[in-house]
Amino acid sequence: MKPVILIPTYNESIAIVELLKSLSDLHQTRDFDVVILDDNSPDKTADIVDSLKYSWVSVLRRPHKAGLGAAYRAGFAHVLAMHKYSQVVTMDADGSHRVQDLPAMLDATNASIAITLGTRWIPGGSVVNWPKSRQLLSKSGTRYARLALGIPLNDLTGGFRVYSSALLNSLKLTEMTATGYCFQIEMAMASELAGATMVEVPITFVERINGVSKMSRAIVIEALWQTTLWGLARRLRPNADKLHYVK
Ligand SMILES: Nc1nc2c(ncn2[C@@H]2O[C@H](COP(=O)(O)OP(=O)(O)OP(=O)(O)O)[C@@H](O)[C@H]2O)c(=O)[nH]1
Ligand SMILES: [Mg+2]
Repeated sequence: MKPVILIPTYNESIAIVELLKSLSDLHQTRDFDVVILDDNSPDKTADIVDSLKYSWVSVLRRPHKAGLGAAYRAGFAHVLAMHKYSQVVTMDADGSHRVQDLPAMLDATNASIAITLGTRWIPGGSVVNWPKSRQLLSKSGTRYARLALGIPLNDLTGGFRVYSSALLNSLKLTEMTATGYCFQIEMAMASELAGATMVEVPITFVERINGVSKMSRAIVIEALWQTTLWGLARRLRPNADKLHYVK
């Protein structure tokens, strides 16, 4: 049993080559696989990854751009069906999540039902080259989700995480619907409902250098709207969401 790292990509042909190079350095000392979740990127990200011929990297090719949440759900189903991974890592392709923070995250807990969250907004965590406006958006998003959902975590929208396979297997992943950032919030909420051990590890988040952000106003609005609905539902029917998310 070893970890597998899921990396969603849409037009990340330059950044993904850099990231896989850094991961190959780590691969000298730790065993893991990587699965790229590519939504038929017009810039041929998938073909470029295949051409690198890393034996421990594969590409799950999806027909069209369907959002981060959908890519991750397909990726989770794909790797869990193989029954050979102990942990499932989620990581952005754009260099914002540093490979050097990964070992501490993988080693953070031995609990069988567990989620480890790479967290920017705790002591030791930081962001590099993010404008104040973007920092404010991220911090306010987490604060709002924390308040609305009552989840005691400090970075609910971040995408650098380690899930134990046992946790993912205990969740009804097909019941999840969120597309953008709120997929991360939904996964944190479901993990808490499943009684997961939740560990936060400080990370340094670096603004992307290559490629173009896929963040949009629609993604922010979806997160705000969904979080408000989930918060209301939790107050009105406190046990319903556990039944909804946990097997
Ligand atoms: N497969 C797939 N990947 C996506 C999709 N949208 C975003 N991604 C990937 O998800 C990761 C995060 O997306 P980003 O555009 O970097 O969004 P972000 O990190 O929230 O925002 P920035 O700070 O602006 O970079 C990147 O690796 C993207 O390529 C999508 O619809 N499908
Ligand atoms: Mg990014």
